[in-house]
Amino acid sequence: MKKHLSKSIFAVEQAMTCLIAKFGALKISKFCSVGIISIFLLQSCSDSNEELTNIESDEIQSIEGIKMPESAFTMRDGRIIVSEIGEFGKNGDGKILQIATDGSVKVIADSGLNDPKGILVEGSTIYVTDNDEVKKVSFSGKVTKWLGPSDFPRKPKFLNDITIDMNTMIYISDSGDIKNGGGGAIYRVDSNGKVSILVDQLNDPRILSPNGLTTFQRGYLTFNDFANGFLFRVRLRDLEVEKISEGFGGSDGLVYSGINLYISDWKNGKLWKIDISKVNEDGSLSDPELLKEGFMGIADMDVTSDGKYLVIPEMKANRIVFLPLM
Ligand SMILES: [Ca+2]
Ligand SMILES: [Ca+2]
Repeated sequence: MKKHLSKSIFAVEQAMTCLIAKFGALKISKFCSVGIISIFLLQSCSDSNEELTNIESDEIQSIEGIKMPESAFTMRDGRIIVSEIGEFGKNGDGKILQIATDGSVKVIADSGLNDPKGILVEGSTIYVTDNDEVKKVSFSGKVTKWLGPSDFPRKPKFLNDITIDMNTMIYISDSGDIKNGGGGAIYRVDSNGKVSILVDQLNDPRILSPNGLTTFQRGYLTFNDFANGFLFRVRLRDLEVEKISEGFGGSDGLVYSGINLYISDWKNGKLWKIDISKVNEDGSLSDPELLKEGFMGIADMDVTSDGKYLVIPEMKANRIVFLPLM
């Protein structure tokens, strides 16, 4: 995988004058004159002079050659854990990768994984959903089954995102019938590993194919739906479901940072932001703002530990994109 990486400095925005230093062809084409905030050196294992591919601006950098990355999870120490599906529907070729703060990429696990997707790191364990199972991966690469189909109250179809709340309850989305929409659910796993259905279409018929999950708001689980592009939240106390926004197409990634909720639309390649510090007169969320479009399979994002970048798995472009947020 590393052989695909470009030799490059992943530099940072600063004021109006900051440009990026590129070492792609062993030359500095542009440079930030003042105050580089942080530099990630993306090291190459090959002699390739392949340039980094930018979506639009020089400020956006990427790590290429990751085959169908679905999820990025940023750890407090700055490391980023990524799930690599490999060939979709092919078993045994999934991987868990780690991107270090210097931009280097390391394979943590490359066996025992099929189509790994949502990631949650708790302590020294990486939890990852993998079709109808949830696996535990150690940082030394040991992969074990945590939950299998028979641990769920009904057979899961397409396990997707995974997250945790303040009370160490773990939530897992099942997107159900990913092609036609429907049949999905969100499961809750208690501290004993017992799985129950949190919500499905019986709680609200508009819940079809839950995908991205976040527990940023205490007492609530917020989630989006891949089938209808709705954004919901469920009050954990009484499981009351409320639709809080819509229009996110085939929504996938959902991450909160600062005052913003970021939502990706996998099907239409769009990235949305909702400033949740603003509310409309009727108390509803402010309208989503389209941040960027043109992504190819924008999936389960996260924000770097310094809050400066959105880390975007661009599944169908086989890369991880770092989008500056400031
Ligand atoms: Ca695969
Ligand atoms: Ca997802």
